[in-house]
Amino acid sequence: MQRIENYINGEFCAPDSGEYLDNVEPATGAVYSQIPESNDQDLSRAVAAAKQAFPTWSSTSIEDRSRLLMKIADAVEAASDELAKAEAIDNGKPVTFAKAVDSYRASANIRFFANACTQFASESHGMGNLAVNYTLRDPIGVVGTISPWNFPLYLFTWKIAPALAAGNTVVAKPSEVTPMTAYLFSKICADAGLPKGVLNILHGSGGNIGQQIVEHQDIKAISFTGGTATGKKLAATAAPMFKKLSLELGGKNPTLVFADCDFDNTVKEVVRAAFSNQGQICLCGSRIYIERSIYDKFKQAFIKQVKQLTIGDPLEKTTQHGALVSKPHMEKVLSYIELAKQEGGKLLTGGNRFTVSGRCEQGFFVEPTVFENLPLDCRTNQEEIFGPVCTLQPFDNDDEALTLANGTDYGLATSVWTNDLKRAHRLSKQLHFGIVWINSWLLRDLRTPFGGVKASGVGREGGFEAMKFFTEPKNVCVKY
Ligand code: TXE
Repeated sequence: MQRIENYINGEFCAPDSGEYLDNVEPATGAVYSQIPESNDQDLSRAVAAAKQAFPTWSSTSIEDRSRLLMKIADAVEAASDELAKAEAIDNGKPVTFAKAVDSYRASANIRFFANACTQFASESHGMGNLAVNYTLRDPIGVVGTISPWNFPLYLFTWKIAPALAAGNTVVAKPSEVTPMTAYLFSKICADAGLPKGVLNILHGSGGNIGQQIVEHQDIKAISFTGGTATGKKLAATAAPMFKKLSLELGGKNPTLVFADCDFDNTVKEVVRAAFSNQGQICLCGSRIYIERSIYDKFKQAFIKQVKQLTIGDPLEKTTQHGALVSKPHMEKVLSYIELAKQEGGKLLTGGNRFTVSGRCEQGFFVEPTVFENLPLDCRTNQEEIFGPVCTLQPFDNDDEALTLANGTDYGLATSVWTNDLKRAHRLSKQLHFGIVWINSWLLRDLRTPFGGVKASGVGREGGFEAMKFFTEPKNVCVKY
């Protein structure tokens, strides 16, 4: 059985405890590898290595840092087939999706920040004839990144690339549920000649090594993506230690469909927004509000397309809908389906665990599921399910659509489907979310600020927002 190793000070090593966790392939339900359960000794060695590497790495010229990150990005791109397959096995997502989205974005993230650091400049503020201020933006030191299982390498690189590009050294923890591509990535970094100690990767469970990373005195900033409940815990630990904290948390995102939308394209895209990655994307649109005059027509067309999604072995090229990431997560999603029924929801399609015959017979598959007749204030419409479950509901006018859209504790992303330009701009202003898509979904420009409001998190990632997070600004005021 393959054993994943930690990556500390440029070396691959077993955990100090000698303990391992089982790693399950979600499409088959079988254990296929093991990952280290790291402890405080592993963490001490990783932090010491990162501290030792910091002075040299932070003073390495931007050009050299950029060149090395480009080399890693190229190597990730060259390995994109292998990484996509590993992601499909580890996570359950269709391999074609992993190639187009996960592998592509992992190299794009690194390449983007390799470029961004060469363009990141300091500001200056003149005070007439009196003085000039300029802002120094220095790397913070040793920073921690903690990432989730839904886009394992994609979100891992989304954090470590800006952290490294800005001159920090990193202790990174991938999700214990999907550790494989971070492990493959550590080999790529070693082969590319990343100096030892600059990036250290510790595997293990969140409540154990994750919590210890957050508590460590010498780790000065934490960038986290994960569930809102975990984010709360992290903030409670990090706030009294005055750590810099970036929290990308959950969502319960509304999709607003108006009668004047481009009907066929909207149906197709709203299906994609609800069910991509089996609904396990913090940006998925799981509350779909449709203007009443087209409600029945839209519902029929939507259900027809949902029923056509091909559920199957993630490794088959024709599969569009793979397995959920784990058995506990599948059970959570199925329990929400039962809850939706108890709350009076009318099941329009799906609603069951799905059996894929052959090697995936024991896999964690759930049918794409659609409900209607559920009010805004029920738990199904208020809590993040993070699976292939969505609800449909009609609305009568813009104000009602807005009230419904803004009516949860979350505020990550929303999409609006309309050809009325004034309405699109007006709603964009009034929608209380970090991201508003008009006639699109998941169309990403890596320069734009990414993140949410309310229970969806604190801070922004992406572009110079990320470079700012991973640097400490210092104002220097020079009197003439
Ligand atoms: O996430 P966790 P889970 C949501 C989604 C999902 C729910 C729970 O609703 O059903 O969260 O998923 C690490 N200190 N999202 O439990 O626990 C953990 O090891 C430090 C939304 O899998 O938040 C992993 O690396 N770290 C989300 C990371 O946190 C801790 C993506 C995320 O895991 C820790 C994933 C602790 N005390 C789930 N406890 C999104 N925003 O995209 C756990 N971790």
